[in-house]
Amino acid sequence: MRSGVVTFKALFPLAGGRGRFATVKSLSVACIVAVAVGAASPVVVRAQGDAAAPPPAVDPSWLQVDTATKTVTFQLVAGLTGLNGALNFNGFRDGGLTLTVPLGWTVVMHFRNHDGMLPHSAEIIADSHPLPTGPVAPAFPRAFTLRLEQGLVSEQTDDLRFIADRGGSYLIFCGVPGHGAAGMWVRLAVSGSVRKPSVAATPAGKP
Ligand SMILES: [Cu+2]
Repeated sequence: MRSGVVTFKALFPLAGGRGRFATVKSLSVACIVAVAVGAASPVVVRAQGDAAAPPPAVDPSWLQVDTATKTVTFQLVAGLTGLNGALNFNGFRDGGLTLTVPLGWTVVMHFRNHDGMLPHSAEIIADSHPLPTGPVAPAFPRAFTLRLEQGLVSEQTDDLRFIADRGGSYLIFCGVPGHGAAGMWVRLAVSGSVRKPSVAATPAGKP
């Protein structure tokens, strides 16, 4: 259900009961409505002939696992698509993607800024609300890219490397002021109960 959200147009009866409908194309509104309505009844319909972008997909090649050294390598791409004005990681925004790693593993993230317009950065931070408006202390030593506040320009790269030695829920967050709060973050889960790393769209109900 969640996968089709970005292509929805939601239909709303206008006040006054005149039987007319307004088409709402605003992505954020459509998302909120789709999630809210989806829990109760499947009122939201897929619009016909809408050439909106397809829902984001998870590419298994983003993840490389070395069980011998307990190292997971993840390709973290800022602005992979145009979603959210390119304020996304790997085409996902607002926590829509979750990277799960076993407790105690070494995490390497190859960060690349694919956005041709804006600088971006990345850091691992505590799962906090409200979201920070700029850089904050990372949750693990060295779990941040260079130029965290200014960002790295188009096609620049940097690696994060840290040991995931504390379990819990974290955010992979762009530290350029305003970006993270505007949706440029996904999730990192460090779990003592999984044996292998994985990456997947975040299950519905945990935005
Ligand atoms: Cu950014």
